[in-house]
Amino acid sequence: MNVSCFFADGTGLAWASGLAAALPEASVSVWQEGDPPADYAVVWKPSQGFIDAQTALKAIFSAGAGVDALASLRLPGSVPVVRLEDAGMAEQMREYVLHAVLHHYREFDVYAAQAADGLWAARSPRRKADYPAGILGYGVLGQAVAESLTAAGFNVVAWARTLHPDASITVYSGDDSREEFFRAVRILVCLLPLTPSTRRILNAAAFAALRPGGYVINVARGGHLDVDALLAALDSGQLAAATLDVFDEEPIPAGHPIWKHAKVRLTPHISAATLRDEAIEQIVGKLRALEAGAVVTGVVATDRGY
Ligand code: OXD
Repeated sequence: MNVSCFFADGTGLAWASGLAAALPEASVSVWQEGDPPADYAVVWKPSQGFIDAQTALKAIFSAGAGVDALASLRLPGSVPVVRLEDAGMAEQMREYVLHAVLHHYREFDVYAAQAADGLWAARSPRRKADYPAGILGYGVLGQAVAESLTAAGFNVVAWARTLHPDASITVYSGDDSREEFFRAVRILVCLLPLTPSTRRILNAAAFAALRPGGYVINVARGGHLDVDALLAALDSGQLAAATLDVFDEEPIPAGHPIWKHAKVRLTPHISAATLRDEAIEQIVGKLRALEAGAVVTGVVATDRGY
């Protein structure tokens, strides 16, 4: 069995040696032009040239939770694309969002500014009832974050494309209920896959519908957010603050106003990194299951894009 790796970020060698150690029955290599077609591909942002050279694939494993980077490629229609599910990302995402929510809710920014001015002044405590949180997206990561925020005492609801009748929180579903969902929340966390129907879902209408003084956390993709609408809503006071981990262009171009905006906290796409060892363990488990003719989870539905 041949496994070919293509990692646009230059980490292919590390992935190939980790996969080779975990999968001694396979021949694993970093793809080079002219290589024979492989049985399985393990990729992060592969090129069209790589995909076109793979004429014998049984499956493509994408080493991330989001598969939007594959959407612009011509993929062989009958080959399953399998994405990572959790693989160590859920814990990181819980930490990131819980920290971001508590930091804002407990006004640590305000206290840091006061301390910088040598000011000792307690503010009146906030009430969690005034800070209902809403998660856009109720997949593996959305559910993990909802659980953490609930455990921390927040009232949490979610919005998803499909129905989640067994969820322990209210999950609004479908486009018709989206505005109702926005109206119910003040803290908005985006954890959606990026597809044509979720592009710029964080827009002026959404910000206007949130409870006044809304707080937006985007840990999904830059394409979900209309940055100009966000900056306008922050400047008008409609939104109180934003924490952003993902951007249309990464790194953010020098001089972009978002870098220095007083109400924006930003991080360089680190909310939930792919952990190579955990990812390899998951990929190898699924690859062996596929070889044995079993069904695996995390297969991307090409019609919906995630
Ligand atoms: C992912 C990411 O999709 O790192 O896993 O953003």
